[in-house]
Amino acid sequence: MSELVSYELDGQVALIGLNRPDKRNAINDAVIDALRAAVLRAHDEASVAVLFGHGNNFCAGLDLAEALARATGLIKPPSKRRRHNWHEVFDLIARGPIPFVAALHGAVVGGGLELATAAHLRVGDESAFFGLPEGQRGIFVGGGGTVRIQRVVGTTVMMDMMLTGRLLDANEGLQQHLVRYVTPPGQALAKARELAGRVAQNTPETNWMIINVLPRVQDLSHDDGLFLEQLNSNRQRPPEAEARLREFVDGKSRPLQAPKTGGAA
Ligand code: 1HE
Repeated sequence: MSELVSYELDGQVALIGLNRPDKRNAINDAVIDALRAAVLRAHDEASVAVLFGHGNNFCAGLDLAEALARATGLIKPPSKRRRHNWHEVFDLIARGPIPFVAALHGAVVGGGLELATAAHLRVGDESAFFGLPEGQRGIFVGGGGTVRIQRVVGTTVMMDMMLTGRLLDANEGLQQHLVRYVTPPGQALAKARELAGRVAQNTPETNWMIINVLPRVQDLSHDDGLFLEQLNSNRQRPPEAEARLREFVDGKSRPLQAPKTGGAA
């Protein structure tokens, strides 16, 4: 596995780390290739994956030096039109077979925020800040942000973030659903691993439906959404589901625990 992206398997959980801290984990084509390889490996051997950044930041977004080289013709454009490599890899994360949990700290900006929103659960520590500085750089989001970030924060907030370049701190990120959990500094990865362990206890089939059916239903009309829900919830139940249902009926399942604080933190 490339040095640009670290990979480790801890039980059922794959740990995937952006590993270019000297450039604040900015994403160039080589990082995308390494990320694709890590994500595909996690699809094969893990039940859940955790995405994080080495160093003091999650990710500073698009590699602006590479973008400049491309803009000035130093990097030749591809001879054929192909799917955008960020779209392809971020969709492998968002619509693949296993859930992803992102652990965020420091800069989560531009393409870094686009990557973070491809994950299904996001945890930030108090150092995390979120921004879309594309306006300042004379470019536009290109890693799926118009679709994913806009759905998470809504048009009003995304317009503000893009037009003004204003940075959101961890608490504002929490309010805007960019993260669901905020931890003290340095603890986002531990919390993400804890959550991933919990998610790994679900059946793979249910996890697949949660991450693949929910976002598609969001794109459908009321009627088509209910239809797709029925197609999925009325499927033949796998033996694992039957065993879990029986466990509950026989009074052997772990009881649900009411939250202590009522919050998600
Ligand atoms: C980079 C990049 C980068 C840092 N591309 N090299 N993204 C941005 O507009 C964010 C640009 N980065 C920053 O604003 C700051 O670097 C940070 C706030 C993230 C971190 O600040 P700091 O003080 O810790 O680091 P630094 O001194 O600014 O940068 C350290 C090195 O990383 C330096 O390189 P060096 O060789 O001079 O040491 C920087 O040049 C390098 N570096 N960020 C390339 N982004 C598909 S469309 C997506 C569109 C976008 O993502 S737009 C947002 C781009």
